[in-house]
This record gives sequence, structure tokens and C-alpha cells, in this order.
Amino acid sequence: MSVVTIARQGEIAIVTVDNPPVNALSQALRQGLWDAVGTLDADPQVRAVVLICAGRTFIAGADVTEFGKPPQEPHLPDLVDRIEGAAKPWVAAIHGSALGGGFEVAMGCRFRVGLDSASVGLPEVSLGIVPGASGTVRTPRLAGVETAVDLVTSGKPVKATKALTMGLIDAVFAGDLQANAVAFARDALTRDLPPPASARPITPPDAGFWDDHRKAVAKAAKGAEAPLRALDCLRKAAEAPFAEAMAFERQTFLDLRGSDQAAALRHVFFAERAAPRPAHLKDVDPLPLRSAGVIGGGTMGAGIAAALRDAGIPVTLIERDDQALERGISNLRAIFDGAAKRGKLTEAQAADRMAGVSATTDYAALSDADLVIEAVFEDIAVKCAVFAQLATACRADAMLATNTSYLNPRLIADDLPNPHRFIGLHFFSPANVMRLLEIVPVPETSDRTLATGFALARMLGKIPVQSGICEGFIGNRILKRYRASAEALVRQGIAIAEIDAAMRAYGFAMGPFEAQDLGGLDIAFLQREGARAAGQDVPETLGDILVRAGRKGQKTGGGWYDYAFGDRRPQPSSAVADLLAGAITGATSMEGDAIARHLVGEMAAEGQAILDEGIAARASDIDLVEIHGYGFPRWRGGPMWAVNR
Ligand code: 3H9
Repeated sequence: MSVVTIARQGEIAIVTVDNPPVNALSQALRQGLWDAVGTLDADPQVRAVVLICAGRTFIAGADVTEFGKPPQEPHLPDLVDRIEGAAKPWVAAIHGSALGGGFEVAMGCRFRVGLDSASVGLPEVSLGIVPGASGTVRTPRLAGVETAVDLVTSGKPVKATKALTMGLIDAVFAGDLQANAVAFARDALTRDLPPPASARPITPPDAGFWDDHRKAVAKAAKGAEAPLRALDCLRKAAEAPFAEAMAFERQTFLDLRGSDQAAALRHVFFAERAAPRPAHLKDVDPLPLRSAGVIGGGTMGAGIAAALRDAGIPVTLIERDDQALERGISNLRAIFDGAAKRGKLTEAQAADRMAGVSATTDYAALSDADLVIEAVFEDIAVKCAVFAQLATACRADAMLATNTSYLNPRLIADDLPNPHRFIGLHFFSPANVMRLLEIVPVPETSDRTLATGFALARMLGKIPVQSGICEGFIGNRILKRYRASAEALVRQGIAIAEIDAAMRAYGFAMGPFEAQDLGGLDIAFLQREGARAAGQDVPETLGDILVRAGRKGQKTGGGWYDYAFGDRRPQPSSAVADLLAGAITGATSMEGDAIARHLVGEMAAEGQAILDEGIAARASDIDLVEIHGYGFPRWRGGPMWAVNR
């Protein structure tokens, strides 16, 4: 069946695109639209054209799977020009998302209308490229330079209702898109047509605009190249004639399309779509999740409860006594109040989030919960006691999950009746913000429970990665190797600050030592001490030396660095140099780039061991864990991608 079909309603033609799953602009679709312009231009009965899409969305952009291959005609910029130059006005009727090339096609149309639920945007920079079919040239002509800069350099889509106020869309409807778009087209024919986007003037911004935005974009990009190149294109669009700006954009697009960053970002794009859908669960229906319980209202428990509330799921919060319950409620309230202060939630939404939380010390309140997530202290006896209570308080089919980050979930579930409904769900702090969710089935976990874990991730907007059972699962196991390898460099004589600087230059927000100072050195120390007490042979780390000297990180005024009171900037510490002097045996020097390559290589080596042991299913899953849980720069593709290229 053709991906483009034409129907007629009197003088209005309806061009329908049907190219599942997301109507991406494959060569066949570009050709189909190209031919449709010719057919309709030649049809004397037709006076206007409505372009609409079948399926879940309007055209979601260029076909990313074609990016590794030579471009094929008709090229998208030519198609957009052809639609704009058509003898009859085209009206793009948008539902779902009009993204990238999809929105560029819409901007070639004389009008854009959409459902109020739709969104539009130019996400190309998130794929390491710039819009390549006039996004940087037509957008500022429709919405002004400043709006175009925000839209293109952030890559973030906007809702149709907002796009209307920006001048990107001409009308927004609540119901029947096709009928409304046809009525809009008929009405438009009774009036003078507005000029096409390419013919609209651009008002150049004030002096200083480009320098200011360059600084801001560079800061937000954290090493990614595309946002800055997109800014160059927008500047060209504001300062040069249309055709010259188009040629500049096209050349920039083609340069970046073959870049390492674009290849890495495409890898992440497809990894993010593969991880949530394990093939063997394709036909397994998840359990319904209408209500949830969270045990423990500390930082982690409150974050998990907030994530559940953000997804609209009512939550019962359980704590061991009234005092702990009070603390849990105030932790949760602080999350929503903070979101309201930052403008992420309205006051009413924040109040609604809290209204959906009931808090109690009585496990009987969980008698009808579909899901309960335990987030109490990392102590096997405490956790087992919680599950013993859950076993009697909850429905026999309720899904029960532990948020342990280090303990073996199998030991926690040991005495649980119906262990097929038990699973590990490892959230990352802050749990309502961080996108990673490690899903850890025990051997008894049923496929239905596992499928429900993945469905929960989808509901919470998280990236799920399945992990087998090992100490630290995927993420914390690699973290341990990373930290140990960084300590080994310090022992060889490389300065702590040089290692942190090298990892920042690589693209991390923080180096391994600064990050430990922020989070606190004592948690990992206590784990090592626990293992030592249990008779395991855990060698003394440099971190242990610091914690024993009272240096637990920023909270104690010092860890790997010193901190002046009220100042979070790390200062190299002579006290640390003295404490570690006996452990530093070498005087090695290493370039920053070599330090980063070495440490990323260590992460990837641990990742390879994790793969070989079957703990992770795919190398790309490991990359997602590092990117979404540990701040690995997205544009580097993750450690497995970076090392194996
Ligand atoms: C661009 O347009 C460049 C132009 O400026 C210039 C050109 C000259 N191509 O996300 P989902 C697949 S750059 C190919 O789970 P949802 C995806 O892999 C592009 N395939 O759906 C998955 O396949 P599978 C700018 C694509 O409903 C399936 O579709 N556009 C593409 O949750 C479902 O995907 C973007 O960056 C694609 N462009 O979300 C938009 N997009 O089922 C990227 C998706 O085999 N797409 N697939 O695993 C999205 O943001 C989301 O897909 C969307 C729907 C919001 C549209």
C-alpha cells in the first residue's frame, strides 16, 4: 500500500501519510509527497490541501535509520520548498508530534493547525545534528530569532497551545482534527493568503545577543557540538539572504551527520528504544497498577513516592513510627514545594500530589495495594522483617519490590510466599528525577511481574534496564571499579584534582572525587566495613583512610578536598596529602585525555565482564545505565560505545 494517499472533499484535497510506526520521512514518503504536489497542482478541482497523518503521530522527522547511508532524492529541503511553492495552499494538520523534518514539512505548508494535545519541535541537536531542511531558517521567520534559538538549541518540543502563542501554529482544536482542518482550509480560501514562511522578514537581534547566547548554549551543551553549530546556522539565517542561509544549514547538517557525536547519539536513541521492550515479554500482559505502597520515607522512599504521584498513582507511605512518618511526609512535601517554587508544578498540582498520599504506620493500609516498593535502610534483617509483614498485609497477587542497591534480592525474598511476584526495582537518587531504573528479577520472578516492572518504568517516564544479580548490579558495580581505578591513579602519584579535571573535560559534570565529596564517603565506607565484619577480604582504600580521619565529604567540611564554610568549591587539601602520603608510591604523570581514556576503559572492562556473566543483556543497556544513572556524557554514547568504536 502507498504511504501517501489522496482523497477529495469538494475543493479540498486530503493528503494522508501512513508510514508506521511514526511516519518518518523515508525516501518512499518523500517521493510520495513530491508526487502529490504535482498531482494536486494539476487538478483544477482542488483549491487547497490538508496534510494529515494516520497512526499515533504526525511526521516524527527524518528516518534516522537512513542517516548512515548516502542521501537519496528527493532531498527533504527540496520537498519542503516544493510544498511551499505549490500552486494551492497546504495546511498541515498535526496530532501527536511534528518533530524535526516533520515540523520542517509543516513549516513549508502555508498554514499549520493542530490538536491541543499535539507538540512540535526541532530535536535534531539531541541526535548530534542540526535541522537540515530549513528548521534554522524558517523558524526565526515564523517565531522570531529568540524563540527559534531556544527551540533549536535546546531541542525541546513545545505543546501546540504554546506554539500558537509563538506564531509557529495558526490554530489549535480540541476534537476531530480532519474536519477542523478542512473547515480551516475552506475559511482560509475566503481571505488573502499570508506570505509563505521563506518570504517573511527577520528582525535581527540586538548587538550582544549572539555572544550572550553562545555562552549560555555552550554551558548547557557540556561538550556537545550540535547546539553551537545550530546557533551558527541561526545567526546566518538572521544575517544572510534565505538561499545563502539554506546552503549554510545544509552544509552544517551534512558535516555533522557523519560525525562521531551524531553516531554516538543515534546509538543512544536506538538503545533507549530497545531497552524497554525485552523480546520475550512481547506477549505478556502487565498487572494493573492502580495504587502503590512505599515502605520508608527517607530520601529514597520519598523520591519514589513522588515519582509514583507524578504518574498519578495514589500512594500509601509506611514508616516504623510516628516520628519517622512525620519526617517522611515533610521529605515528600519538600519535593513538591520545591517543584512548585521552580515553576515545575502549579501550587494546585503540588497540593494534588500531596492529597494523593496517605501516611500511616499500619501495614494493614496496604491490603489492597497493587504494588509495594520497600526503600528502608540497607540491612538484610530490617528488609526481611518488612517483607514478612508485607506477606501477611498485602493481597497474594500484589507485586512486591525491593529498592536495594547492593544486597542480594534473593535473600530478601527468601521467606516470601509467592515469590513469583517479587522483584528488585533499583531507583537512583533523586528517584523522582533520575531516569534510570534497574530492574532486577530473582529466579522465581514471573514474566508477568517482570513485564509489570517494565510497564511501571514506562508509567514513571523512566529508562528501564534489566540487570542480573551481582554486587551493585550493573551501575554500582561499574562505579566501584571506576572509583578503585581512580584511586589507583592517585597511588601512582597523579593529583586528585587532575583526575577530576580530566573527567570534567571528558564531559562529566564532576570528577570521581568531587562526586564522592558531594554524596559523602561514609556510605561506601560502611559497606566495606560491613563486608569486613562479615569476614570478607576487603582491602583498605584511600577513601577509608580519609573517613577514619573524619573526612566524610562536604558535609564534614572536607573529604578528598577542603571546603570553606558555605562554599562548595573544592580546594586541594594539604591535610589529605599528608594522610595519603604513605599510600602514594609513584610519581607518574599523565595527560588529562589519557587519564579519561584509561578510566573509561576501566568502566568498559567491567561492563564487558558484566556482559560475559550474563548480568546485562546488551552492551547498549550498560551505556544507558551510565548515561542515565551516572552522568556519563550522552554524546559520547556510553563507555561500551566509546571504547568499542
Ligand atoms: C530530522 O528530522 C532531520 C531533519 O531536520 C533534516 C533531514 C534532512 N526514524 O519512540 P518510540 C522508531 S532528525 C526512524 O518508542 P513513541 C523507533 O525506533 C529526526 N525510526 O514511540 C521505534 O521503533 P521500534 C528528528 C524512528 O510513541 C518506533 O519508531 N526526529 C524515528 O514513544 C517507536 O518509537 C526525532 O528525533 C525516526 N525519526 O514516541 C523524533 N522515530 O518500534 C524521534 C521513532 O522498532 N522520535 N522511530 O523500536 C520520537 O521522539 C518518538 O518516536 C515519538 C513517538 C515522540 C515521535
